Amino acid sequence: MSTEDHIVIPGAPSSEHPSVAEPKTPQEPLPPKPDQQGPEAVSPTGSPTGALDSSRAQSGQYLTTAQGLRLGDTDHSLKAGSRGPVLLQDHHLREKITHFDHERIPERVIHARGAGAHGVFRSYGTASKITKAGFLAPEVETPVFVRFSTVLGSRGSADTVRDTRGFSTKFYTDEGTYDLVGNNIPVFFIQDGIKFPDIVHAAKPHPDREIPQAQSAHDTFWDFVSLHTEAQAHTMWNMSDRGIPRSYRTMEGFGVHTFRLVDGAGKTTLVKFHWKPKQGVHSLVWEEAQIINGIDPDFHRRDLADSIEAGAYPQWELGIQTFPDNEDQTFEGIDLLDPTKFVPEELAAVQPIGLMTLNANPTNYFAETEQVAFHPGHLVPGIDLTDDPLLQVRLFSYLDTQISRLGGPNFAQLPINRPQAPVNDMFRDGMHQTAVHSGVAPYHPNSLDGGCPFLAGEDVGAFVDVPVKVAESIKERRNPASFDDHFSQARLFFRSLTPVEQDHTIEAYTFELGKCYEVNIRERQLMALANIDAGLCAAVATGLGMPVPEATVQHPDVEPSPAVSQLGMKWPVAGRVVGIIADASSDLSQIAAAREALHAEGVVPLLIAPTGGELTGEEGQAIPVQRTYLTARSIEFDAIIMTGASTPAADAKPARDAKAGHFGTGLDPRIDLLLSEAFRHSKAIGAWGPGVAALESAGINSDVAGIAVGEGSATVIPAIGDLLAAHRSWERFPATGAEE
Ligand code: HDD
Repeated sequence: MSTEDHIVIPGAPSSEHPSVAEPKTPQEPLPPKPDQQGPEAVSPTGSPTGALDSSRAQSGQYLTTAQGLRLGDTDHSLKAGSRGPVLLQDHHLREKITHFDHERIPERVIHARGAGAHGVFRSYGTASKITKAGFLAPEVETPVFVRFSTVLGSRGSADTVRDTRGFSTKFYTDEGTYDLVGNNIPVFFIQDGIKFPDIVHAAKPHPDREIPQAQSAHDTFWDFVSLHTEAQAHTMWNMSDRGIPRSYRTMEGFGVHTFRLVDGAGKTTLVKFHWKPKQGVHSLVWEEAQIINGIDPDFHRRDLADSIEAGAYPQWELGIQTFPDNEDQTFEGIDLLDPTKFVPEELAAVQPIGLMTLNANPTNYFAETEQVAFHPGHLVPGIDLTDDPLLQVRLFSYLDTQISRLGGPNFAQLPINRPQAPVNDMFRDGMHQTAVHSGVAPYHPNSLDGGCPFLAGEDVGAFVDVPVKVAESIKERRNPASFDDHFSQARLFFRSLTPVEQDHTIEAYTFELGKCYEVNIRERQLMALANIDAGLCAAVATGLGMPVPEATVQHPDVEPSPAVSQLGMKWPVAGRVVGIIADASSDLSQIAAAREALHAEGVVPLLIAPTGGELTGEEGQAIPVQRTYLTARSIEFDAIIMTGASTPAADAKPARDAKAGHFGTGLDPRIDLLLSEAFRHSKAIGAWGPGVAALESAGINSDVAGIAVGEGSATVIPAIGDLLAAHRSWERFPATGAEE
């Protein structure tokens, strides 16, 4: 095809400036990056010839209409003269604007903000003793798509708000698609799905002013959870550091409900699913989370995409806790059908059954992350449900919501939702039908289409409902008595936290209740806290300046579960980010050595210098600058290393913005701010050369926990690595926790 094929409309302006000239030679669009290929859709819902294959939706070199008609202009509407009115007959204009007008679909009613990634799940085969699910057999690899999300905020809200996080996984198995639609917290707010609209209405922004966005720190949320005290356990997890994860990569995931695994002989085992991140379980601190929401509201989304693009693929081990499928469905006194309860790992160990690796970013956010449709009722043979009343209602809600969100009943044909197993469902027609179904008899049995499709027996992979005995009972609207205990697990969780985590939790309650206007709501929530833990209640009441109420229930003796604490372990450092602050006084050979050592551990070093470009040394070495004093902020870094004096430039203008306020330390005020934030947020800080004196000027004493000062990178980098492995240097500030 030659450039002569290009039609030039007479009179259309052409760019005269060569550097901004429009390319005129036809080129193929850039292919997706190699790591951005989605799973192949092999569903027969596509046309057998492939003629309707959705991947052909955009092809060819020339701009066309939706009908494939080539266009020579898309910047000027058709007018009666260059200054005249626009003509209705401009078919391209009308098509372009109409399509644009309908580009948005309703956002998810909850979990609207999310980020997704493709990956693969490799089964260890350890679960195959108790389930016939094919994808859990030894060594089987299954493509997956995962979507992480916040719950409360709108699609454009900030990432690091205090909230529960969604953790949904779609396994494209050979036996049909299996969805594990979980959260990063193992318990839920309510016991019965009928209350779900109520908790969501209470937690979403107030209906009159539609504020606050993506927050639980407001009256209606605390009104609900203090009146429905079954929500107290989940709320306690939210107020802990779990409510503000460092990254989607450093979150645990939980299936929450108890599910039922079924083996080849029909024997059943009750299980709870856990995702354990290989990266460790880490959180932000509250002030840091708040700063991030302003500086980089896409923090979690960016972190996930960047790490995958850099090849630091996040991994989670899938694990199960197993329980005998006994008649009363309890384990060690815990009702396994009550989704507000979890089973401490000390009572039932989590047994690893497979490894998930996320290794490809979506090619198109809308097509994949926005249009993916999860459903806890997407099951495969070998995995079945229980009578948990929350789960039972979910089974209705997910299918239902997709019909309005994705515009009709054919959303399973969207590429991201297409099963990788053959589909022959006899569903026909409907909005957005893309399949060209052949045959005349979409009913069963039939004699006209050769009897096809046939019914499968269990021997060829049919899903068979477990014939569970249903208790003889009466029809009633009531919970079992075992659902009545609303406080002991909240107490168990709080008493399992370390003092520093307890302090954070106390601060979070005090902050959130401090944002409530209604005194009676604060009083009622303090009552609930009194019933959970006297020390916690007293500390929060003191912060609010309110009287400490007496408990109305007796505190049970609870055995702490150290496994719920996030502290005290060492984790891999790969993927963490270290900021190296440098200027003309820095020794570039030390910086080069530090970068090499950090890279070797999979850590991302980012050089921060007064201006962009390169830092050049006396011997002519040059290191590219990745952040400037203006663009860097502490929140991006897990650790900071000072290598230069970082004094303000001689010609520095008087500071005007808050970020550049003078702190009187003799350092550039932006570096001063960066250091003081990193220090307050208990991050590792290192220094060598002129950086040592600079730290001292900033008032950071090298005797304090988490400060690594040395001659150069050979001593400081290993020390920083050790500190990073523990995530934060919490010992820097004395923690008291709540009194028993
Ligand atoms: Fe739900 C979305 C997780 C209870 C009704 N839920 C949704 C998502 C996650 C969860 C992770 C986002 C899926 C995605 O990324 O597209 N939901 C949970 C967990 C629950 C839970 C772990 C309890 C253990 N959910 C729950 C109940 C109901 C719903 C009780 C209704 C009765 N959930 C929905 C929904 C959503 C949803 C309205 C909104 C968007 C969607 O489904 O696709 O149907």
